[in-house]
Amino acid sequence: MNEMTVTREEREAKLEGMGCKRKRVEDIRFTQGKGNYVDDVKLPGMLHGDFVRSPHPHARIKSIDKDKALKVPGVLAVLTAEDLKSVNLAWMPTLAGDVQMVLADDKVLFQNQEVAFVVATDRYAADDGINAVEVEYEALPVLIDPFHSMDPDAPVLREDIKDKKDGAHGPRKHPNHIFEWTVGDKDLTDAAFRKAEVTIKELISYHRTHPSPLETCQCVCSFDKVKGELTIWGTFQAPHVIRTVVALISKIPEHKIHVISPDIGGGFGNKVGAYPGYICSAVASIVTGKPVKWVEDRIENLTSTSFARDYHMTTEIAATKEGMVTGLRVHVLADHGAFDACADPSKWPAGFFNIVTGSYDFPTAHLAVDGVYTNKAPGGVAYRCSFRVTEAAYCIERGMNILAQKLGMDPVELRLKNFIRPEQFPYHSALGWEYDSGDYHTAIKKMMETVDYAGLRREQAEKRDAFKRGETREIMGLGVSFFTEIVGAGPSKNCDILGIAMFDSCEIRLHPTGAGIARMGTKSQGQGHETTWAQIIATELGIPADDIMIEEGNTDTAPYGLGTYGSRSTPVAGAAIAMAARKVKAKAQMIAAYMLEVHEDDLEWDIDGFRVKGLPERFKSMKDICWAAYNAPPPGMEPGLEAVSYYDPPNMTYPFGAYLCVMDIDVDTGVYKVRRFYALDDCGTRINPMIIEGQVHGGLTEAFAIAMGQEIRYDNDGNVVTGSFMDFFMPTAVETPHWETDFTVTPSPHHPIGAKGVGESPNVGGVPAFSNAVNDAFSFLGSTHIQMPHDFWRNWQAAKNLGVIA
Ligand code: MCN
Ligand code: CUM
Repeated sequence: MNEMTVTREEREAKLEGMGCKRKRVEDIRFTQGKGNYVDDVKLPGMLHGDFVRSPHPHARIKSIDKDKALKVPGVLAVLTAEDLKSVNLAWMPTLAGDVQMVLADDKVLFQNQEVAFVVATDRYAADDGINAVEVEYEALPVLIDPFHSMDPDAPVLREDIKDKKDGAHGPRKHPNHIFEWTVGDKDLTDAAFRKAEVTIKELISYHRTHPSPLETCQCVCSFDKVKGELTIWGTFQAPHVIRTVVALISKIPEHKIHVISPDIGGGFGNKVGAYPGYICSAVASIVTGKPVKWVEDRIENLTSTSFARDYHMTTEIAATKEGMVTGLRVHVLADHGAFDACADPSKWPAGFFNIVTGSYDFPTAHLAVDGVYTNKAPGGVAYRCSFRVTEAAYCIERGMNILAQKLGMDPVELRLKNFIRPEQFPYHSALGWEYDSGDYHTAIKKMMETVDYAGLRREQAEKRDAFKRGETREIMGLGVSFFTEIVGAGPSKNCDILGIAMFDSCEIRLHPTGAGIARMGTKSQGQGHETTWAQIIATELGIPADDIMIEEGNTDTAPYGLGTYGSRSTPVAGAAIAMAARKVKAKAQMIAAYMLEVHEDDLEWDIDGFRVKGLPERFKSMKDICWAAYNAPPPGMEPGLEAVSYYDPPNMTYPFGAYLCVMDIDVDTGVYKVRRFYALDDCGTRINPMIIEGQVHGGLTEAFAIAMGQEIRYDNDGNVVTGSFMDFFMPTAVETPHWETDFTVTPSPHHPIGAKGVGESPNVGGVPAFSNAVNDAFSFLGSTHIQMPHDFWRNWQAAKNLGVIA
């Protein structure tokens, strides 16, 4: 580099480090159709598997006849639970401490449950094969409504554990009861309610929905009989965890299992758990000695893989007449479906739902969660959920609005009164968390000023008067939401998956010419890690981001990590990257000192290299140092320039944000229009503002979908009635509103670069903003709470119930 002609700004810009709107490097291959997804993996002799699935939601299996299927040309094998029993794999452990059938054993427990696995030479033959398998069912009574799960005469769903007295978290109250989880001080909270001047109580339900990534769940399993090695290509958000679990279940040594997550077409939490398809493909490959591919179709994905939400939250807030909150009491009925396959850290059966006190200074709170079985698909933790933070934010943000309505107070004013104040951080919440940093007042005030909140309220008041005078049939709603999230699981002292501590990792290796590679335990599904991780290294090490290759998703080469979900990558792996870079930098400094013939303490870092303090012309760039590290290291120092960091965070990070939705609803048709949506996010230090904006756009679009129509709905007979994109609302560019994004920056004090996660924030804050807008619109007509999703029909129904239309 010519020091004379290149300015500091130019050197800085060349790095494309943190804060730069660097273009996504992965998009070069994605936009040209050059991505490499699981279904692109085609191996010689590869077979295809497909499932026979149950049409019944609850039935005894009388018999399974494979004979006709085995005669279909191309069909090689039909696996049933009986076959899997010989290898002890008819059932598999779930991440929540439950067990789950791989293939239906004696009975089926939800519609579309896996009953048999047909293996054939191609996908079409497999499909013909499944149609030829004859299964005789005897229908059993169906349990769909979780509020009836623990009725004395409710059908017992899980006969395998009907006599089990204790669940993973204490005694069970009923054969259909999974766990009860309580947090907080019950006596103090009950006392607060006895003394309260004002209370509210409302059943706030967050309906069942589904992340439905565009690429469904899939895998290719290839067992090499000679080497005794199993290679699995799969759509896994956490490849190392899959490797360890496979090793534990199969007894194949862990070093002989190769798990590869190639490019992934969206995960959204749907690809965290283990599904029967993975086990059946692996067994089929071991049995046949051929690679076996399993690829779900859309209906299978929507009806059998991890759903989201299905939380029914009875919410009570105690307050003074002036609107100071004095207590929060929440009871959750959690519908987990047929098996408890929630992908939560082991100690957290309701995830981090105990963030339900939100952004408010509740002196006391009490939470109880009851998990129950129903005849529905298993899952529950998925879909930009931050481990149930979406449900918690919805609960408290609806609750605060209901309280504001009862007090006759503006919802923003009520929030301002009760916010945790900046000087209270680090803040200890009544339900046990330590919030690292926040400045809520600044964020909400910026929101109010930017949107002219007062002006919008005046307009709303005028419209309401006009409505009452009969001059318009349109009502206007302002949906305020202020969320605090908790992301970055997590400190290993309280977060593990099946005993595996939730740290994360990064290994950085710089090459002699000043380029390098970094490998991570995380796995992008679209979040742009290849772009952003290199930016952290660019700033930390002064090497242009373009010269750093990022590799994720291969368990043979990546250091052990816990994967990407719960917006944990930036809080945990992002920190590991900075820490690994700092180890590299420490060695680089020793090398530079030797090269410049000074003591290392006499050096200072300057953008892309070290210079001697007070002698600016005495400088060694990182590029020069890399060469020297290999070719002329200081005497006694081993050559090379690389480091690995395993980072176990001291705390989680607590991003927050202020959102506002402005909506107009025509009461006669229920048709709504989102006039404006403003989203202010604070995720601490921002690595790539453009990627953050993309994350927020995506998350808001999903929030819009969920709040305004998307639902996995079952009829009373247990049939899924929203099992395809014909019925499951999937917004396109046509329906999606315009998003206005904004930010404040309150760094995390414990994270090496001050960054907090952001991937799930827009869903956490977005859903309550939409729902509060609808509820705010209807509130002056006497309504307190209308359940989501707020599609046209339900809006029309709400207007009808309120007597506004005949
Ligand atoms: N980022 C940043 N500055 C910050 C925080 C984050 O620039 N202060 C960048 C990160 O570098 C990263 C992206 O934003 O490129 C998301 O980072 P983070 O918030 O740490 O979240 P994760 O990478 O752990 O991604 C998980 C999160 C989850 S849990 C779901 S669900 C979800 C989401 O990401 N799934 C997605 N966003 C998704 N986006 C796409 N395209 N596809 C998915 O499946
Ligand atoms: Cu909970 S959806 Mo994300 O954590 O993969």
